[in-house]
Parts: sequence; C-alpha cells; structure tokens
Amino acid sequence: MPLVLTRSAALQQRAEKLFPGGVNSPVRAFRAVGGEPPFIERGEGAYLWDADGNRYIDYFGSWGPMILGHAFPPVVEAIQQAAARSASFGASTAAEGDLAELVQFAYPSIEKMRFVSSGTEATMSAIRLARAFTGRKYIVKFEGCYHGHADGLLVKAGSGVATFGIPGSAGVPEEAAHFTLALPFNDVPAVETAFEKHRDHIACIIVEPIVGNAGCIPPAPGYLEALRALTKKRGSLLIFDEVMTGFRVALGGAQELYGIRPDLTTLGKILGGGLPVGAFGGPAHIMDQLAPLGPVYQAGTLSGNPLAMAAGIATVGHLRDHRAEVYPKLEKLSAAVADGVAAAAEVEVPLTTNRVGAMFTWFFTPDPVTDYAGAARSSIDRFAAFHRAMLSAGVWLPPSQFEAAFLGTAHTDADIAQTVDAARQAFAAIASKAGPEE
Ligand code: KE4
Repeated sequence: MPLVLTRSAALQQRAEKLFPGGVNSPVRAFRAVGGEPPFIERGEGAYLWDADGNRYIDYFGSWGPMILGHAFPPVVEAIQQAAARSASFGASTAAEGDLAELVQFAYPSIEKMRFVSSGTEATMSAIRLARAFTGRKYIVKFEGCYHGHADGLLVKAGSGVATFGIPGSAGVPEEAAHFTLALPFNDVPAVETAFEKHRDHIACIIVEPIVGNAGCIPPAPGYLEALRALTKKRGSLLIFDEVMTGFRVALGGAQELYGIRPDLTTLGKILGGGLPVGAFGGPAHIMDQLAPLGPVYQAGTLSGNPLAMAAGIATVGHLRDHRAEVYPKLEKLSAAVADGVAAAAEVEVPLTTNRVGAMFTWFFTPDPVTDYAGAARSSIDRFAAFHRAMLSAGVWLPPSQFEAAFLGTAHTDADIAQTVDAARQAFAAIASKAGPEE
C-alpha cells in the first residue's frame, strides 16, 4: 500500500526553496531510489515516525550513530543535564577528558586525541598531521571509500559521490586532488605498485578497514595486515578511518576485530551518540605535532562541545559497561536479518549479502562484491525498487546501494520477522516485473 506522505511532500516543497535539493546532505534526497523522502518527526528505540505518522523500523540509525536506538533514556538525560548548564563555553571542560578516557579504554592505539565536530574534520586533520609528520605529500585512499568531503578526499569516493555517479566533485582544483592516489580496495599488488612508483613520497594510507561507503565490503584475509606491513616498511602512516566501524563492529572497532594497530585513527558517528562529534588520535609523539605544541594547526569553535561530550559519554560508557551482552546481541540480530532477507530473495532475485557485525548490505548482483567495481555491478534499479517497497512496508533502509545498513540494540526478533516478511513480498513483486534479462 503506497505511503501517505502529504505533510512530508509539503515540507519538501518548502525545503526545496531553502536548501539545494531540499536537503542539508545530498544522500538524504532519495534521488537514487526515487519517491519523496519522508520527513522524520521523532524516533524512539528502533523506530522512526514521519510527519504523516508513518512508523518505520530503522536500519539506518542516522547513518550509524544510533546504535543504542533513538531517544535512549541515559543519553537524553545526559544531554538535558548538560544543556541546563549552558550549551557551550569555548573553554576546556572535564567532560572532554571523561570521553577521551573512554576512547583510550576502547582504542589502546590512541594515546592522545583531538575532538572535532564531524568525521570530515577528523580525516582532514589526520591527513594534514600525517603529511607534516612524514614531510611527504602523497596520500593513498581506495575507490569507493568515503572519508568526508575535504577536497583531496573527493577522489573516486563512495557514499553520495558514488550514489550520484559523480567522479569526484566540481570545485576541486586538480592541484588539490593531484596528490591523492585512489586504488582498488582488497588489491595488495596495486598498493605495492604505488609504493614502487612513489617510493618515500607517500605520507599515509587512509582506509575504511571495513568499507561501508560502497555498501559493506569486508577486508580480504591478510589485506589489512599487508597495508600495515607496507606502510611500516615505507615509513608511511596507516590511518584507519573508523568513523563508521568505530564502536560498531566491536567496542574497539575494526582494529580490535582484526588485531591491527594503525598509526592514526579517526572516529565519529557513535562517538557522539547522535550529536556532532569526530575525533582523531594516535601516539603522543605524532599528536604532539599539533598546535599549540607543534607546527600543525587544527582548531574548532565547538570542538569538545559539552552537550556532544555528554551524549558521547552516555553512549560509549553504556557500550563499555554492557559490551559483553551488546555485541553478541547485535551479531545475532544482524545475522538473522541479513540472512533472512537473503533467504527470502533466493528464489526470486539474485543477491549478494556482505556483513560484518551490525553493518551489512544486500547487493543486487549474483557475484561476490570485494571492491567498488563489484559493488557497481549491482542493479541500481532493483535496489531502488526494493528500497521503495520496503519503505512502503514500514522498513527504513539507507537510500543507496552504496551505503551500509545498521542495526541497534533496540531492535527485536519481531522487527526482524516483520522485515524479512516485507522483503519476501518485495522480492516477489520485483521478480514478477523483471524481464528474463534481469
Ligand atoms: P561526516 O563529515 O559526514 O560526519 O563524516 C564523514 C565520514 C568519514 N568517514 C566515514 C567512514 C564515513 O562514513 C563518513 C560519513 N558517512 C556518510 C554516510 N555513509 C555520511 C552521510 C552523509 O553524507 O549525509
């Protein structure tokens, strides 16, 4: 049954007069999946309600942060209490140290850190630091990985850049992208060749250790170890961009899961419990290159904002204290929904499912997806039809084939059953419309 989106449509009409595409971030526009984007009015636990009162099971969680579910009471209370003491001072507060100590508990590789207000700021700053520390200019990233929208990183990027099929972004002068080498993910020889060619001119490799921005693509066995060995051998820094994987696939992110110690780590999303927080960190001898101690400048008016710190402390503190039950629960529920939907597709629609813990993607292709080229072979039309059908059935999925879906601790077995049932009906409808060639 089609969704009633009367009030959302009116809000979208107004929004398009105020914001390009009616949105404050491109991927929210639903351009890749068609239909009008519902305007969300509130969330609670695993659910969202839109402006017309439609309820959705949320497998998106604000692109990752809401791992404890929406309006998690300890987080709400922490923000309210902090707000009553004023929202911002522009001066140091104890809360920054409290959250930093929680980060250090989960990420032993982070001796010192800096809080910023977004993942983009975290990766941008980490790269500037790596270039200063090594005295080198080139950086290596991977096709389909997205590290935010800093000029030098919008090269063969994932997420919205892949969703809209734009090679990079207008407005980025070639000089800004010149020192960015974009290589295929899960391809060790490509990295070896890049080092052969650029020798000791590569400052760092920045990688999503589990790609989420091309859809979910796990590292091949030994791949991360190879990146670690190659960067050590060549004197380059290894930056794990754990903005998405941090606190998601394990309390200590991918570096805990795979036992790899990067030189620098970037964090975001869950770190702020839904409020704007990013962070970058690593060994003190690298981090102390930052002003006011060293020559690398990096700053932010709202860095370490008291409300954001309060939300982060409540979120990360809960994950730390309850990690023994949280992560096994996320694993069980995520396996159930990922495998359940895959099984529902079996007879109707070819599907490849990639999952690591509570991040997963159903690719509309029968072939394995181990890099961006593989993800790009998916049927975007079928994904769009699936997304629309699931939305109508009250299931909110990321509006792009090149994004990961997420689960949180508020999801229940009943939610999973409803989701799998909706998928079964969606696949039947897709298969009935498909021609023999699809
Ligand atoms: P932000 O600047 O959007 O806070 O973080 C950038 C970023 C950095 N690194 C990784 C691994 C990320 O996933 C992101 C942001 N993720 C996208 C969605 N996959 C943000 C959603 C959006 O652009 O609206």
